[in-house]
Amino acid sequence: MALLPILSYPDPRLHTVAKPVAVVDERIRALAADMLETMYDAKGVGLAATQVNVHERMLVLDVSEERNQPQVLINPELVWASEDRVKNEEGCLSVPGIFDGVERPARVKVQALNEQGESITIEADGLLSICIQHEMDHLMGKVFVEYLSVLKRMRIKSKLLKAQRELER
Ligand code: GNR
Ligand code: NI
Repeated sequence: MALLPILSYPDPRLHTVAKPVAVVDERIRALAADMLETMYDAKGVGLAATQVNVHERMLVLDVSEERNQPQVLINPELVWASEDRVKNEEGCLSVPGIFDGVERPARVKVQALNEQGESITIEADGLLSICIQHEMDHLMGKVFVEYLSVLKRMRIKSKLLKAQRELER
C-alpha cells in the first residue's frame, strides 16, 4: 500500500482522457487499494485515477458517514441520467480550498466492472450521484471548475498558482 501524489489544478495532466482498463488483474487491484488509501488520507469522498496521474478508466469512492464502504468502479459508463437537475456545492482534491455550485443530473445509472472484473450496475442519487459524475468527468479530463464562469476559473487558477509558488519557495 502506498499514498499517491495528487495532481493540482491547473496541471495540464488533469486534462488527459483516460483509456479503458484492458484487464482487471492484480496491478489494477493494487492501484485501487493505493487510490483508496490516498482518498481516505486526503479525506475525500472519491478519487479518479487521472488525479494520481494514471490515465486508465477507474475511480474509487466512499460516500458513507463511517468511511467503511469503499467502492471501486472500473470502465464506468453512463447508462442513464435523469432530466431533472440539481445544483450542489462541489470541491475537489485537485482544486484545494475551492468550493462552488455545479448543476448536474439529479440521478444517474452507471454500469462498470468491480475489482473482480464482474459487471455491476449502480443507480445513484444524492452525494453518490454527484460524486460518480464528478469522478467520471476527471476520467474525461474535465475538472469541476470548467463548469464555472471564465472569470471565476481565472481567479481560481491565479490563486492556486500563487499558493503552489509559495510552497516551492
Ligand atoms: O472529496 C470530494 N468531495 C466532493 C464534494 C462535492 C462534490 C464532489 C466531491 S469529490 C471530492 C474528491 C475529488 O476531488 N474527487 O475527484
Ligand atoms: Ni475531483
